[in-house]
Amino acid sequence: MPPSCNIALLGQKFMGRAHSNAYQRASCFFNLPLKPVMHTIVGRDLIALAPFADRWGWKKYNTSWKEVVKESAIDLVDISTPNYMHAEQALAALSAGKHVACEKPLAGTLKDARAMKVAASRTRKCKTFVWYNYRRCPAVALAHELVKSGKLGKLYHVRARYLQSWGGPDTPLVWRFQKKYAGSGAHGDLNAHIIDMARFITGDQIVEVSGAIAETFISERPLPNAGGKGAVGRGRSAHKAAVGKSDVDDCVLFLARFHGGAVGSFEATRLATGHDNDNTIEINGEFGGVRFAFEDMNVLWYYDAREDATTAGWRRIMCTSAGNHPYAGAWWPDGHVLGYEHTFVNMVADIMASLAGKEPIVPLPTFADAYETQRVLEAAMLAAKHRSAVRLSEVK
Ligand code: SOE
Repeated sequence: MPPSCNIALLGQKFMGRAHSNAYQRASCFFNLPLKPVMHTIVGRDLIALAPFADRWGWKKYNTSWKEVVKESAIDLVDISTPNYMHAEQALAALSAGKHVACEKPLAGTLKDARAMKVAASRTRKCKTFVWYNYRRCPAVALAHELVKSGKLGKLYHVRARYLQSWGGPDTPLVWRFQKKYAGSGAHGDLNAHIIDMARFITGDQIVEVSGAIAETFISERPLPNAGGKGAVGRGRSAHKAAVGKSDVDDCVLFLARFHGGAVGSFEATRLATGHDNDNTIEINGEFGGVRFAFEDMNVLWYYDAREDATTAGWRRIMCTSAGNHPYAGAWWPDGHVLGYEHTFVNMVADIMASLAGKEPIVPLPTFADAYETQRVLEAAMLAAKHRSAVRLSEVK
């Protein structure tokens, strides 16, 4: 029986469920050097906490994260709370000598992210991780390996977009639409993912951002619990729900230059009508290209420019083959595909490996690594604000 890793999870909403599921499943599918123990779930809503703990198998529950992060029994603090809480919670956990796994983006602001990076750099005992889960799609991990092995040669283009459509005018003013809680809108939520993916797959860094546009199409939203979706009817007699100001972007687009010479385009939006969770990236190099679309997450498209022209073409690789594709051996036979939740289970397996001093299957973003993504987020917002190019050397 491997030693235990006692976990305290802060947050019980969407990521609270995704992470709880991952902690439950990981040791069923991977031979882990540490056994994740679901020790304490922390949330603000005491009424919802007891049933959540019971449903997901948490031993204890508590509404005070400050109390829990200091408990000697806790080994790993998992932060899945709104962005504005990340820094305070991570600093408290690190000063209590805990390892920390924080949801993306690292923080809502560069200032908070910097404080987290600095605090992490000052401890040799505690490890830090950031839940950039899309790295753990086997197809994305394979793309990383193909580029790293030189299969694409010199890279020319990175073309990434993350299109959602849940941010329409009926969507209530939840925390993600308020700068004081989120820091930014679709930008920090979705561009964060594709910036991390681009950096991970290319193994390169962005050195300049330009041509950035940040747009807020919907500046007023119904207040939560004020009738919410559909509260503002179409008829004259419809009750007009109370509204509040949304002060974050609904979309951010920008261009980028990479250190190695490649150029890139990035687009994140919550108003791409018709797209649900359309996270795609394509990379073109001198010897070929790779293309990934999360909504078909088990497939990597690969083009080998050195193949005989009579047979050359985009090859559809089903990344489910044990021994050939990352993580595939832990799951099902070839062709039995994985889903969104498996990326989090794969991440728990890698975190347990790292905490046990072993190599994860796929590199894990630390706070320092995730800070580099946060710098790009900041550079893009500055470029949009000043309608000019911003070099990353100007954003510390
Ligand atoms: C936004 O709705 C969101 O939940 C992101 O915050 C997640 O990181 C992404 O994986 C799915 O969409």
